[in-house]
Amino acid sequence: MPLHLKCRSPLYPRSTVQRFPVPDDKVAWNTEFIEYKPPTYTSPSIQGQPWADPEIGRANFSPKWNTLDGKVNRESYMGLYNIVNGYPLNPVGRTGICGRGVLGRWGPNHAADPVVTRWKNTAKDIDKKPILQFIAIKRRDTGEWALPGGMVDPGEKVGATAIREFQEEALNSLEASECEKQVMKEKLDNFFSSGIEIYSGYVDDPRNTDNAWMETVAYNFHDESGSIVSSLNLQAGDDAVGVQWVDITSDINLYASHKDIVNRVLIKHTS
Ligand code: RP5
Ligand code: MG
Ligand code: MG
Repeated sequence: MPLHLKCRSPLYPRSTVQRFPVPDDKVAWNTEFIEYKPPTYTSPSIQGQPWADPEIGRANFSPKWNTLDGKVNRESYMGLYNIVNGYPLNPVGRTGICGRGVLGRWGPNHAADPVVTRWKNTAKDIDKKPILQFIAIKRRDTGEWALPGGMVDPGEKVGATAIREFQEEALNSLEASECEKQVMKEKLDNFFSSGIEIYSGYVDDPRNTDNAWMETVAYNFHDESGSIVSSLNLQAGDDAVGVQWVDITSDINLYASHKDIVNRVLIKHTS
C-alpha cells in the first residue's frame, strides 16, 4: 500500500480544522471503525473557481467517475475507486476528514512531477561514491522542499504538464520574455524528450481527504554529463519561493511522498 501518513496529520493545511484521528490499523475502509466521525471541510478558497468542481448534488454537476469525463481525467492509477452516497472514496483509506479540503476535484486530482537529475561528482571525486542530485523547489504554501510538480490542466498530456511545471517553478518561465522562452526551448526540447516514467499513482499529500486525493506521474530527466542542466538559470517562479540542486541522501526531507519518488530515481541510477 502507498504511504498514508502525511494525509493523516492532525491539522488540515491552510485551516484550523483538525482531522479525526485514524490509527494505522483503522486506515482500511473494510476495517470496522464505528466511532469514526470525520469533520467535513471544503475550503472557501476553491468554491466557484473555474478549475474546481461544483458541490456534489448540484443540478449542473454530473461527474463521470472512474473514467475520462470530457477533458477531466477522473480515472485513478490505483484502479477502480468506490462511490458511496455519491462521493468518491479515497482508494488508500481513511484520512480523518471528508469534503475536498483545498483540492479542486472530487476523487483523483492529477498532477505531474519532473525529477531533473545530474551527478554531483566532478573528475577529482572519481574515487568517491557518486552522489545523484535533483532540482528541488521550496513550496510557498508549506515552506518544504519538493519536486517542481503541478496539476494537469484539463485535456493536457501528463508529460507536457511535467515539463511546463518545471519551467514555471524552477525557471520562472511565466515571467520570461518571448526571446528568453525561445532560448529555453532550444536548450531543453531535446533533453525533455528523454524523460522516463518513474512512478504513477497515489501521493501521500497533506491536502488529501476521504473524498479527494492527489495522484501523480513522475518522470526522470537525467543529464549524465551534466552539461545541459548546468547551463540552466535556476529561478523560482509561480508557487515556488526557492530552487536549488539537492543531494539525494537517506536523510532527505521532502513534501508529501516526494522522498519515495526521488529514491526510486536513485535506485534506477545506482543499481
Ligand atoms: C503533489 O502536489 C504532487 O506530487 C505535485 O508535486 C503537487 C501538485 O500540486 P501543486 O504543486 O500544484 O500545489 O501531491
Ligand atoms: Mg505550479
Ligand atoms: Mg507546484
